[in-house]
Formats: sequence, C-alpha cells, structure tokens
Amino acid sequence: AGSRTGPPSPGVEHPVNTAIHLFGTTFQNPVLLAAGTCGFGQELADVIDLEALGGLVTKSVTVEPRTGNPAPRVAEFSGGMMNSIGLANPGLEGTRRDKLPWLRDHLRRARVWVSVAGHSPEEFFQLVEGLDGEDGFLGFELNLSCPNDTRRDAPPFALDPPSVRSILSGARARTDRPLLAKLAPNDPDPAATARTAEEAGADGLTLANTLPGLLLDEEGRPRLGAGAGGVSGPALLPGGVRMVEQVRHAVGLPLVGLGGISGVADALAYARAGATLVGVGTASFADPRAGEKLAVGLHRWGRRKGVTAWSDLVGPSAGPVQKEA
Ligand code: RRO
Repeated sequence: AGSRTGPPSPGVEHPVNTAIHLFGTTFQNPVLLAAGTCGFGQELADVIDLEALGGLVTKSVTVEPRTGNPAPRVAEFSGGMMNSIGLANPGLEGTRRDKLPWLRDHLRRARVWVSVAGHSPEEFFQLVEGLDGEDGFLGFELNLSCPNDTRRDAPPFALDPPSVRSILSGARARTDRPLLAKLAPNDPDPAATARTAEEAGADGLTLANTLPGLLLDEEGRPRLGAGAGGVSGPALLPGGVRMVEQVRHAVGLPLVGLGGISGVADALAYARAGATLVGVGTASFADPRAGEKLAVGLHRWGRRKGVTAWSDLVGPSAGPVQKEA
C-alpha cells in the first residue's frame, strides 16, 4: 500500500460521483433510510454513521402524540415481515421540541425528510404549517398511504385521487420546501395517481409504502396485536420496481424507490426502472448498517464498472453500463 510506483488506485484516479443534485440541494449518495425504520435518526446515531447516507426519512409525525397499536407490532414470515405500529410518534409539538433540534445540530451531509401523516387534509396542513418554520430538515414526505391507521376507517388517501389532489395542493400552498408524496403499492392505477400528485404540486414521489396483509397463526389468530398490517421486505421488490417503471413514464418527477432493497442489485433494479433515490427499510432491522453498506457498495460497484455518475444509471433508458464487463 502507498507505493508510488504501483498501479494507480482506480478509486483515486476514477472517482465515482454518487452525488445527486435534486430538490435544490445535493444528496451525497442515493441511499435514504425509509420512514418508520430509523426513528428520528437520533435513536440510531450510536449504531450507524448517519452522515454516510444520502439521507433519512423520519417516523411519520401526527398532530397529537400517539402511543401506537397493541403488541406484537411486528412479525416475520418467509418473505419478509409485517408491521402494525399504528403511527407511534411524539406528535407535532414533541417533534419540534425534542427531535428537530437534534437533527439540526448533528447532521450536515445527510438530508432529512420529515414524514407527516394526518387523518384529514386539514391535519396535513397543520403539520406542514407547524413544522415549516423549524430548522433541521429539507422537506416533507406526505404519508398518504399508511395501512395501519385504525382511526381512519377508509382506504388510505393515496387511493383516493381527490384526497391526493387536496392534500398536495394545500401543502404546496403552505411551504416552499420540497414535497414528496408517498403512494400505496396496491394502487390499481399508479400512473394516474402520480399525475394527480404532480399536477397538485408534488416535487417527487416515494414508491411505495407497505402492502396490506394479514398473518394468522395455526389457531387462526392474527399474529399482530392490531390484526392486519403492512408487508415489507424482499417480497415487495418486484412490485416496487414495476410501480417505479409504470410511474416513470407518466410523470417527470424524481422518484424515490423502495420496497425490498437490501443489496446493490436491488438498488440498481430500482434505479434502472427510474428511481433517482432509493430507500432501505426492513433490511435495517436485520442489519442496522444496511443503508451505510449499500452506499459503500454502490460506490464500489460504480468504480468497478467504470460508471462516472449515479445519475447515468437512472432509467428508463439503459445507462452506459448495459453488460457485464
Ligand atoms: O405506523 C405504522 O404502523 C406504519 C405506517 Br405510519 C406506515 O406508513 N406504514 C407502515 O407500514 N406502518
């Protein structure tokens, strides 16, 4: 190591630019930690290097604090896991007081999205208005697709185009920060929903949330305390990639792709389909450093393949690297 006469290190001679310029800022790499899987960052700061990430999305914040659904809140199965956390979070005031100051003081390079979830369009507006003036984050991810909201006895807003329109346009009128809309994976017409969100003022789309499901034990009892829940993990990968691919052709917005990503190949599938940023969620439960490792892995992969910029890989047209070298 360090020989001046040896071959040049490709990493030094041919750096890969994983940086992405988007939403008026720079993401140092495309890897985000998905909402609900990293708390507000602080909870994981002793375990992972948050500053090695492109960014993170906070747990969804509601107007009032919530303790969440009865235990057990998570259950594993062969294709991944299920959760019904039930929006446990410190609420608008608690987030302002206890969470955003930490993010403001500790993160310089990683970009933060605050996820917000309301039971009505008005609650979304209250959250955006109440958080907009604070420091410590880049923009909002509007969670229109939580499958576990027992207070709303209705399909998620993401499956109701008029709700998508009113939440997006109302939020748009209340903030200049970038707005992501998080859609549902069981949307029968994701292209149409995406167009609605785009027209109403979304800056990007997150595709997608967990898929509604139910696990029963041998006696027929639900394995989650709340009954049904949301499926996540490897089982979501093909559906997620397909949704990105469908939406990519319908809108011009940048997409955050997630669902079943753990390794480099998974992230590349989303990128090739059209996702500019990617999210890691369930994989972090098995290995809290999964996101960090993915960022490093993408960098190494690009270097090995001679890719100069991550943005060259983002579909729909195949980028410069189509075949194995
Ligand atoms: O808190 C939850 O149970 C939860 C939410 Br808000 C969500 O958006 N997606 C999910 O799988 N769980």
